Amino acid sequence: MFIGKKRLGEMPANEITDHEVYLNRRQFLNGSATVATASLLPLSMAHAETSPEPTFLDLKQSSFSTDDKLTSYDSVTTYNNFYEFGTDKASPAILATKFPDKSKPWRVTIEGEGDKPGEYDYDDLIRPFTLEERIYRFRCVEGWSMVIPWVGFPLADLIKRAQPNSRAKYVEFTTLYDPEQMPGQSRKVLDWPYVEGLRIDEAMNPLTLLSVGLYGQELLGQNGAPIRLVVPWKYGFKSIKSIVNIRFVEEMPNSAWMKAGPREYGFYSNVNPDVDHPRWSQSRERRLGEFLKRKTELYNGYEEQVAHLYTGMDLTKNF
Ligand SMILES: Nc1nc2c(c(=O)[nH]1)N[C@H]1C(S)=C(S)[C@@H](COP(=O)(O)O)O[C@H]1N2
Ligand SMILES: [Mo]
Repeated sequence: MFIGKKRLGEMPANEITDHEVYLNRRQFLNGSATVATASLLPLSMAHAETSPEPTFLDLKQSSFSTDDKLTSYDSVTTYNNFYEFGTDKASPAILATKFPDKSKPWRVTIEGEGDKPGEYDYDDLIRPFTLEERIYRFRCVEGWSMVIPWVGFPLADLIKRAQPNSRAKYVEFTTLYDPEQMPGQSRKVLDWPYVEGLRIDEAMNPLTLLSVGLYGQELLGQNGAPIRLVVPWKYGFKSIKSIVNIRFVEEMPNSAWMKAGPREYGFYSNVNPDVDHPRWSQSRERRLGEFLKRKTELYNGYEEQVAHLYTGMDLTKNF
């Protein structure tokens, strides 16, 4: 997947993808830009000018990364679902620019059926973990998809430290509730705060990521700063943003979307082209930035890693 093998000079300019620009920019910022990448510098610089300063460098590349073409930084940060900042795709980028308020500490509580509960400041929470870059496919239940270079660490690493006990069958996640910072919470479009959940083995799967950044930079408010979940084989809404609470529970959590529409949103919400949402077919999807739709793959293409979690389950009932 690395362009190191290809000679950039041989590539027509219009074939240089965002992905390649991004990787070259990272090499450049790491001080390891070679003569071959020098031709890309003006482009890389142009990209850097419009985006915040990068904060994560020298990230370990994950073997789980896809080599699909990256969705542009612009699309990833301006086309968002984050109902706490409005129900349309453009509002979060406009209304979450100052989120979260840096003058307030961000605390995450870990509680429930575990031997090591605790309340952590964001910095203390993430300090023990090794951040890596993971390029994941991401698909919204509404039918659009993206490919995003996340920065994060496996949720499993955090769970192991928290030592859930044998009653911990599920993990429940909760987003911040603060209508002063999140104007969308003043309207009752969902039962706030936003809640999501995973079965404990889904949460422990090596694909499941706690993300703190994307495109090598800290998460912006609209993408769920400072810390959000990324579950690449499930519809986008399972990837809960701006998490303040992680709780180990015995009963299946009732997510905000299950409460809003139990017939439309099930607990599992695995990407499945054969099980349609009542209002949208799930058989095809449109990658942001592409014209033609493409076929949606079972488990979003991560079948090899996750199919075993659902053997013997009827996926039309457990949707
Ligand atoms: N707290 C919270 N998390 C959320 C949402 C939300 O409205 N509130 N929307 C979900 C939906 S529907 C999608 S598709 C993804 C979008 O993530 P992105 O904007 O970073 O692409 O976030 C998910 N996480
Ligand atoms: Mo979504």
